[in-house]
Formats: sequence, C-alpha cells, structure tokens
Amino acid sequence: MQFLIKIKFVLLFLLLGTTCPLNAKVLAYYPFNGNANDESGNGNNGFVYGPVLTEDRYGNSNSAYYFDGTDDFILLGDTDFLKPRFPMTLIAWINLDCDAYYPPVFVNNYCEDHYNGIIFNIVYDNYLAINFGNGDFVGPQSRRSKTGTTLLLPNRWYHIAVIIRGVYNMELYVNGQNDGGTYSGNGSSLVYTEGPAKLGVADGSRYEGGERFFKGKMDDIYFCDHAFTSQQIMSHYQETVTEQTSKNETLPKTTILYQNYPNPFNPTTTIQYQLLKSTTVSLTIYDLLGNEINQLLNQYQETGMYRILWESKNSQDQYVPNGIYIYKLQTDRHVYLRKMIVLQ
Ligand SMILES: [Ca+2]
Ligand SMILES: [Ca+2]
Repeated sequence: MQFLIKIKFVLLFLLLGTTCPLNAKVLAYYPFNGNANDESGNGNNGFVYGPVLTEDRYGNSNSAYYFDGTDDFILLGDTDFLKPRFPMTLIAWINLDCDAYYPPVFVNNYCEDHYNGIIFNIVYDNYLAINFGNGDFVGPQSRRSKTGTTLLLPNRWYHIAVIIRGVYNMELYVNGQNDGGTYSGNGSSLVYTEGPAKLGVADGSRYEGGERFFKGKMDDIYFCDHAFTSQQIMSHYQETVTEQTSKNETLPKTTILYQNYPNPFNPTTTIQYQLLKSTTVSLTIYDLLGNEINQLLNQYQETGMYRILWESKNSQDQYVPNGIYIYKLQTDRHVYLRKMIVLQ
C-alpha cells in the first residue's frame, strides 16, 4: 500500500480546467505532506508551532496536521501572497474535534476589536464563516461577514471553501455545495495591517480567555487570486475526495501508477504504470493551475505493465517551462495523481 501514500498527493488544481483566467495565480498551497511547506512555488513555507503530523482523510500517516486547541498554530509569514485581495478563493480540508470553540482556520491579522484583515473560521455551533474588516475599529460598519448554513459535525472531514468576488458577492461552500448563508456587517473594504498570516489561531480580544485556537485536523490549504466558479469548487471537491470514496468502498486496486524516472528531469522522463485489470485509461499532464498541458494517452488497454515517455512538450510540441507538473492516470474506476519536476 506504499504507493497509496504517495498518490494521496491530491492536487487541488486539476479540474480548474481551461476556464481559469490566464493570469490566475496560485498564492499558496500547503498539502501538509510531511511538512508545512508552500508548494505553490512562492516559497512561503509555514513554521509549525505545536501541530503534529497525523493521518489525512485517506488514512495516510504524516499527511495532515493536528492542532490541539490549546496553543498550536502554524505561522505563514507576512507577505502579500497571504493577504489575498478580491477576487479570491480559499480552500481547506478540516476535521473538527467535538469541543472546538469558534476555531479559526486561516487568519491574516484579523483583530476582533479592530476588524482588519481576514478570518476564515467556524462560528456559533460549527457553521462556516468568512469575515473581513477595513481596520476602522469595532462596529458593524467596519466588518463584513457571511455565515453559512451547514452544521459541521465533529470528527469528519469537510472540504470548505470561500469565494469572495466583492463585498456583496461572497460564497461559502461545504463539500462542494454552495452553503448559502447570511451576510452581516457593512464593511465595504478589506484592509490589511502589518502582520503575518496564521493557520489555527485568532486574536481573541473580544472573547474571554484570549486567543482562540483551532482544534482538530487541517489539510490541503489552498489560496488563489481568482474566483472559482461553483462548478470548479464542486470539481475540486470531487477530485480530492475520489480516493477516499474508493478506499471506503474497499474496491480492489486495479492500477499502480509509479513515480516517474528520472525526476527531476530534462527533458525526457518515463512514466510507468501497471494495470491489474483491463480498462480504458488516459494519462494527462497538467500544470499547477490545472491547465491541461498534454494528453499522452487515451485508449483501452489490457492488463499489463506500460511505460510512456514524456519529452517535456505541450500539445503544440513546444517545450514547457521549468516547474512542477502533475500527471494524472485515469482508469474506469480510479484517478491517480503524481507530481514531477522539469528542471533545465
Ligand atoms: Ca500544544
Ligand atoms: Ca496532506
């Protein structure tokens, strides 16, 4: 089952498809696979203050972080990449402990008594919420919030997302579905002050007991500087839940997708896979924004071991730039993802 651990690298971007604006940019991506590194290429690695690596939603060890609800958080740094502007999309997978109290997920210098910056959190009896402020101190005129409608139950994984296109266009999503919700506050702008972004801790100046901490598990934190469509959110959810569904159904594995070799590479690499059953199979290369780069294969194949060469070329036969690419093997029953690196 070792290969399962590796393919749990589930790229958030895959199904964004070609509808993304060309200038769309991944601001940050924390897959939490063994560390809190930022895999977006922007280099804003997290510093882990307490959270410990734990099982992710597929049961892979060391592939998500557990926050103890007492003093654990991850410091992400003070950078414009982590001070997203409208439009924006924030996505995470979370699994709450039962007694979490107003647990914050992503925060960038949001202060409860100033209302500046942004906080993506869980409020009341476990509803999703997004809040941002204009820095003009307490008062509903300084804050803009939306609270969702789905009660998030403890001890289960949820795909949560927020899309902000503007003050009157904020959407919360739970497991790919638009969560509706209620707006409050009349803040009309988002103003950040100096200060680092954090995961799992929020200022608690309006609450007795000081700071509030996330309690439970987090995984696959992703920020993008454009607004996903609702279909893209649903696709993203479905894509990143695929293997969990497969595992829960205890379907026999029918395929093994191996790590390409060499890796990193320039310009040629070999992708190897094994089909334990005959199936329709496609092998497609994507960039980190989910744009399809090239499809190397799409046909019915018999049981057996296969190898495909990729020469770092896109579908127009041009060499692709340096960077991380995803290869996706899709069979009748499963989707398998791995990443590889083109390095000149
Ligand atoms: Ca601790
Ligand atoms: Ca992970």
